Amino acid sequence: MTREHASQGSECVLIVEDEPSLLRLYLRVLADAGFEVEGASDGATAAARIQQKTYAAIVSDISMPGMDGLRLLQTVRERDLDVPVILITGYPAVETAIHAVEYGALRYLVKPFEEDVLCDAVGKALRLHELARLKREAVAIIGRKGTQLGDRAGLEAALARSMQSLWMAYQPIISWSNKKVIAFEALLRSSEGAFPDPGAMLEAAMRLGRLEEVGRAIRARVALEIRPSEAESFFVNLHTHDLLDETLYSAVSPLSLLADRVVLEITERAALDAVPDVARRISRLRGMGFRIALDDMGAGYAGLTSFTQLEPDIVKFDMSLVRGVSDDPRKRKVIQSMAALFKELGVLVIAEGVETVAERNTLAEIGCDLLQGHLFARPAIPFPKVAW
Ligand code: G
Ligand code: MN
Repeated sequence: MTREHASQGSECVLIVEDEPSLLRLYLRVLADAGFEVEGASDGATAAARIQQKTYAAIVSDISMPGMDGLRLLQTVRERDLDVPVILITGYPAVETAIHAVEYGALRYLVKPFEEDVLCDAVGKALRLHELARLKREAVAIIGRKGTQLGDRAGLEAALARSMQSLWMAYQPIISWSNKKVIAFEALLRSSEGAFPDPGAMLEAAMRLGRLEEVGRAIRARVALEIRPSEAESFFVNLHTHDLLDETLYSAVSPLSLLADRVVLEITERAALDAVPDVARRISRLRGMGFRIALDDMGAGYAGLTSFTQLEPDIVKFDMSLVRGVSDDPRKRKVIQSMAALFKELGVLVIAEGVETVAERNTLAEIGCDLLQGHLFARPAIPFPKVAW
């Protein structure tokens, strides 16, 4: 863990292990690697410690007499939603692994493991903890908007009309340093004025139980419009509900055939709780060649749940965080720190909603090279050109 990313809170890692020789080993390995560590020899002791002190990460054995690792994890979560917990076990029963992830464990290490594996896992956990803190800060800066539900009457007819005239607009995503369009985001549009915006159309579809139909129409449409002769990628927004649609995972669906050119965006505005086996579904999509982006970062609730569930290849900063970054030192600092952490985690970042030259210049200065927004081009069809 590099010092420049040191968390403002505690940096201490709590190690919980009932086998004394292993506890000593873990403490030594982590201390040698430069981590600040404390040990506890059972779950109850650890639970008492976390009442008194905030830890930056917790590493715990699962099978221990008395309070085991999973119960400890539950106790920790009652108090602290952010602290990353790494569980260790000698018995990798599938059921325990599922429980561990459901309860919000970051990782699951199976004994015996190399010293490096432990150090890497703890290093990553500390970065995620810092990211969680920055995200709370980001959400506090931009505040949150409530969603509005429209009137039920006429929804059915309005949705039918919108489906009839559905089309996709494309907005370039650019690399500012290379002055190059690297991708297009496909955005839902409808020529029918029934809904004020695409979000309202999707909300209506959700209320009517017809989201699946809309999602399939969008994906089929994009697949038709991807230009075979060009190299750019296409970013396609998924509704969390789309993750439940089996046709998404079908190798012969139109978009699947182009998967290596497609990035699926999943918003962090909606919780993924309603999707069972999220991690397995995402890994199926990755296996098919799709890449995954976490959309609207900063606009959702605080916390890192969607990030850890999706392990995205790309994170998109929401425009509410980007807006005015040039004049707001808090936004600037939080974006800069998040961009640096994501870089260390091997995650690409894209800043959305760039509208002014000042925003663009600030973003470039603080390590955000991939940009999208009206400054470069509005969403349109045919594919808009960028005036550099
Ligand atoms: O949630 P998501 O990021 O997919 O939504 C993107 C929406 O933001 C699109 O509807 C798009 O038209 C809009 N948009 C794209 N660029 C800009 C911008 O620079 N400013 C504003 N205000 N809106 C933008
Ligand atoms: Mn998007």
